[in-house]
Amino acid sequence: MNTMATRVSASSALGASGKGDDGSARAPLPQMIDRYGESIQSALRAELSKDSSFVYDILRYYMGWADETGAPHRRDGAGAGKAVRPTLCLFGCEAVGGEVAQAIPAAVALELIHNFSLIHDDIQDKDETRRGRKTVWAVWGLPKALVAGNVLRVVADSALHNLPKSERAIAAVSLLTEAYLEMIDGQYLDISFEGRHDIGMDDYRRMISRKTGALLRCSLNMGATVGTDDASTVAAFRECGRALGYVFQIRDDALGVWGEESVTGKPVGSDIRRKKNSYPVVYAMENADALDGRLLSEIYAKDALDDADVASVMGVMERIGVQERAHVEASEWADRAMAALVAVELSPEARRDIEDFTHFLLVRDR
Ligand code: GRG
Repeated sequence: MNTMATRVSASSALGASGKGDDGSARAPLPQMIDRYGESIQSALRAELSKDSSFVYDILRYYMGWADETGAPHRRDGAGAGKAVRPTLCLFGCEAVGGEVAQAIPAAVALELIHNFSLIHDDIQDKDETRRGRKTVWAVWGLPKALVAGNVLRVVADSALHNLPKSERAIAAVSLLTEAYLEMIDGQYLDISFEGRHDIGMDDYRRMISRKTGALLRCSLNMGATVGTDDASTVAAFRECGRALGYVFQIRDDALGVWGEESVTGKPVGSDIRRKKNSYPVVYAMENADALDGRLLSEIYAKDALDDADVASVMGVMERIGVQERAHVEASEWADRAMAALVAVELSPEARRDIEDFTHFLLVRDR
């Protein structure tokens, strides 16, 4: 079988150059993102244009349409996200035979919930930049950022009222509520892991399956739910999305250590310096030999890590082959995602689309 692992090797996906596996400076976005991009953007704009109060200016800023004064952004879309979740949702609906338009409200709600989570995540991590721009709290302060983030969550919920009234819509609403509750719980788990050195890979997988996986799973699940009544097809898409959550976060964690600063906006090794319990760190702690284990314990016992500490930790990771290991595990999840859809009747185009998308999640550099 042509697995994701054979399609792209770890060295080409995660080489120090940070280049895509095709050798280009940046891994190209999959076609699916382009195809649905316009519909997603215009529906999001419509949803966030319904109100002109000041908090909406903040939200339009965060979506990349406005500058800090509320004026239209000179480079429209600069600072916008990749729209991974709404894209998966629209794909899921269309692939099972539904009309894209039916799933637009679900796609909008997913992207708004995702942005709600990022505004809060930036606050919790004290991150001052995201998507190459200042974060909401860094511009407007903590109290306003909290309000803005919460408004986004409520707007997301209300966007779902635009779903065509049906049993499918009721099911889709429950799926989103279930998923973002799980996402918040996953974030709580992540925060409660901070400062602990006894986190194992199983704890890590449980945490990312909630923090990140829940919304990715929900994206395909909601799309398929809106598009078909066939329960086994919906379950297959849910399982595919579940597996994609791991691909996404493991890659994200690899980028947090080895990603290129000019693309990710974060210096190499940044997640080590921040002592994040991300894949590379947890894997290294669990698999280091006695000597390297002691070195890691000494370094992580410090309050703050300097450049030399970061280099030492990266040296341990190099000796254990953590970069390779992360890529192999992400590839295995990618294969599981594809296997989940084997028994589903899909057009050849739809199958190729989801394969390309999965491959993108595996090698993305941003
Ligand atoms: C505080 C009530 C309350 C809720 C917030 C903060 C939080 C709960 C959840 C955070 C979950 C989180 C940040 C998961 C990480 C997911 C992740 C790596 C996001 C980046 O996703 P991309 O790459 O972002 O799709 P773009 O910028 O492309 O949209």
